[in-house]
Amino acid sequence: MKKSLLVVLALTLILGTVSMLLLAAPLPVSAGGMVVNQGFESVLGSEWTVVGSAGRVCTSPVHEGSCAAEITGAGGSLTQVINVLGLARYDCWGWIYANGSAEGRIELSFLDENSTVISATVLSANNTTGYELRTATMRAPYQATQLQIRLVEAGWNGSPVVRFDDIGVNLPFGGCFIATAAYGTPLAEEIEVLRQVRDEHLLTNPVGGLFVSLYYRISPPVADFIEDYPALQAVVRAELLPTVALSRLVVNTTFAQKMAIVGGLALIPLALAVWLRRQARGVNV
Ligand SMILES: [Ca+2]
Repeated sequence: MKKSLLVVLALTLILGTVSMLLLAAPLPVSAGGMVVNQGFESVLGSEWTVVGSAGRVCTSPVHEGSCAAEITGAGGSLTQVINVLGLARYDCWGWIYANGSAEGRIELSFLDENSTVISATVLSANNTTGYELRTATMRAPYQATQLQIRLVEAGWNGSPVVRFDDIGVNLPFGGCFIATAAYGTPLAEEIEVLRQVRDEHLLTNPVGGLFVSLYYRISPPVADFIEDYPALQAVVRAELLPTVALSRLVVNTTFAQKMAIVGGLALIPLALAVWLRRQARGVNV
């Protein structure tokens, strides 16, 4: 009897703590799936490190808008490094225009904490008449802390021109791997609710950010497993019910209502403690 009460007490405390964390003061942390998307329509910012004869060009042909990145000399490159979450899957793409015998290459390399390349993917195009789209889906090795995006040329001959436009990196499906696998579609309404909680209540505070980071580290293999065994989908959907319900509560209540809920949760262990003390006193007397 007492043991079960202790379990209830512990669960209430955990639930109360989690609610408190969800309501923690927001910090300016960027949310959403898009990591980078470079259209080069504004000036080249501090995000790209430019080496050699490389920069922004605003004469045609350009894929979109009026400007693109351009390399006009051997050894030129544009490099950008972004922070990533290990074991997350990334959609990457870029439009490449490579005149003459030149080859345009978008080298995507995952780096570990020592800035050592641990896996690399290359999108390339040569001898194109216009811009050509190249895409890849990559999974960050668990040691990955950064993704390096490098725009380079190869195979110069004569006076070639290599241009790049709309370089992008994105987390597919907003990264809700387990839920996406369980519902069989990234568009389920339940996933939208979970995504909203992630972006508006978890990524906005450091503890929530840590939780999301941990989730991205452990969930892709779990998601793969669920995809391989469709019978598990219903089980996981059932297990996600309380999470989705709690998420709906978080998304659909006002701040005052949330405070009332947290206050109520905080009162439960207090009431239990008083009740336990009375019970103990009753036994002693
Ligand atoms: Ca552009």
